[in-house]
Amino acid sequence: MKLYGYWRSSAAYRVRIALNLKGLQAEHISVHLVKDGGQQHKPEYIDLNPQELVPTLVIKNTASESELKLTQSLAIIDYLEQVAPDVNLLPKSAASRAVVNSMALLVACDVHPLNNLGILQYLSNELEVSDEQKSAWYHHWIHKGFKALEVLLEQHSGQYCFGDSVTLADVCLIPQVYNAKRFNVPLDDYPNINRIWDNCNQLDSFKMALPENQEDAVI
Ligand SMILES: N[C@@H](CCC(=O)N[C@@H](CS)C(=O)NCC(=O)O)C(=O)O
Repeated sequence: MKLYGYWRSSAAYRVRIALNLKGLQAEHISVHLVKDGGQQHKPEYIDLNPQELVPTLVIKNTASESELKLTQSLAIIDYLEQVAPDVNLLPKSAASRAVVNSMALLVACDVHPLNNLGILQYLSNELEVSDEQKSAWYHHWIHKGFKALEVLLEQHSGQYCFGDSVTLADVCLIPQVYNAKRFNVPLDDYPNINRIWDNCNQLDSFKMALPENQEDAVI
């Protein structure tokens, strides 16, 4: 398996955590999202991912010599969930599974897309908003999402987002918190998120996936 990602990409970070939790190995290939105008926009990468985003997971079928190219981090994680079910990221019961998915999707669908690199670049380059306005935009969407997530965590969390087992909700939340810290969002009002951040980052699977622990990290 080859994972095309970037050390600072939250979506690639999700896949790295899931691979680690499931004990799966992948060759990590760096797609520099900024250098040369962004390697995600080069024709050779667009062949893998027409959305020009990371991550992409490429799985070689040696028998048929074909390649499966998977895009969208949650689709990739769903694939891993099916092929490596020994470690489950979703609970079995329909109700619990729906709650975990609600938390994961809150982050992955309603927070992350508003703050991803392409959107922030569009705000600066096309709409010509100031750095201050861009920062206000970023902070606004993080606070809106995290405020709502805190309510769900108050009801459902234990050591992690859903009780005391790591789930897809943690896999989505931790990269978003990392990103929020990077953009200096004050997180004091989110005690559950802070606790879960501390607990997850004590686990090897999360530590190994941290951006600064990637080969392409530039610190
Ligand atoms: N929904 C997608 C989001 C992917 C995404 O936004 N990736 C970002 C990095 S976290 C990216 O490649 N940005 C490059 C760009 O916007 O040009 C997923 O979950 O895979």
